[in-house]
Amino acid sequence: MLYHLLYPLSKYYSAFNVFQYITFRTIYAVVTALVICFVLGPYIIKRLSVLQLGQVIRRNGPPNHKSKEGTPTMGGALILFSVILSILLWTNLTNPYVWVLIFITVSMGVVGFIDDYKKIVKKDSSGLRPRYKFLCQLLIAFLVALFLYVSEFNTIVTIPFLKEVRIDMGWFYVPFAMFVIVGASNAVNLTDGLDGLAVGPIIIAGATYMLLAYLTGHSGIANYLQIMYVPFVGELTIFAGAMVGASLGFLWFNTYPAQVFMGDIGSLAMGGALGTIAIITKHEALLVLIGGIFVVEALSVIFQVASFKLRGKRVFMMAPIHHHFELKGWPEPRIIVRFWIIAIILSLIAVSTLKLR
Ligand code: 57M
Repeated sequence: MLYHLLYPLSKYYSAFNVFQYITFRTIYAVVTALVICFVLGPYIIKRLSVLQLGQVIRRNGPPNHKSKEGTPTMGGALILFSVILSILLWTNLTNPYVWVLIFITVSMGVVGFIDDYKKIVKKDSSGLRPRYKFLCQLLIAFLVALFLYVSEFNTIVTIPFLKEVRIDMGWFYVPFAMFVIVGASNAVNLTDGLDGLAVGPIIIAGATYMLLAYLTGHSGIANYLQIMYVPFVGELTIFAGAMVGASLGFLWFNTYPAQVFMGDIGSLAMGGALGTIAIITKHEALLVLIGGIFVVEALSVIFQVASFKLRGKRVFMMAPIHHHFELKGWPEPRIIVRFWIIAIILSLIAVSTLKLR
């Protein structure tokens, strides 16, 4: 809105020219989302506690989680509100990609909200049945993928390190994009099991995609780096920036020992948004590295379940893998910070692939 209201004034005062710059608007989108979280955070946490939207801790979990009983959850609502408000203020709202991102964030958030609501308010421990939850996610991802496909979105996928390999997926890009979006949404959800464990890597991945969106949307730089140029995608730099700002603001309250958890409303929405940014910036394959922590967490569950079914034996003491380290006796902050460090290293490697080709 500020872009639409203030940039036209540059005809009268040249100072307003600054509103055309993506870099300027990204910085203020980060700051706006962060400030909204700081200001509203204490109020929202108090409201969630009063409404008794506290977490019920599973009995079969690692023992140190018992002390977390009653910690308010659904704090993801704060992330979503901050992101959306910041986006409405700072992006060019005529850009269709911005609306795709708003759609995925809000609709995945609604699915997460229904799940949280059933678990916490209705005290139905199974929440939204996994089958229905998955179907809703698939449908949302299908709408996004179909929209991109019919708008003649580039269906070529490039592979990190291999400049020459360009695979045109054609219509198969639709199921591929759905896999990336739904996979990212669920992988972030699985990771969200220790204080700050999911939101830290969300910040790191968000910041990395902030850079990639800027590079991909700038024809000169994209040409120089020999990466795919995607017109209008630069505006997603601002979206990724708002995600980073809101997640940093949320981490303020979610850091160990957490005052609030994000709930599925936050994890499904942020995961879905990350997957969609990866698709639209045409750096889909790099998500495996940039979201490496989420991938490892999801794989640990797949291996654990497969091994138990096929061999009757577990690979890890408990999956997802963060529970394994907890049961080995690692203190919670050590697991969290080490996972963040790995996420930073993986993101740096991902960025280096722009040159190592
Ligand atoms: C949700 N939810 C957390 C919080 C958060 C297939 C199977 C692997 C599924 C998996 C599962 O259900 N995962 C998805 C994980 C829960 O956090 C809530 O959920 C939201 C995210 N969706 O925002 O509202 C608990 O995590 C802890 N927590 C923190 N700090 C945070 O900032 O400490 C969360 C956020 C919270 C809190 O204790 O209550 C969760 O873990 O339940 N299932 C599992 O993860 C279970 N694993 C399992 O059964 N493994 C098996 C098989 C199936 C692979 C095995 O290894 O043999 C374990 N989860 C728990 N206890 N809690 C089992 C034991």
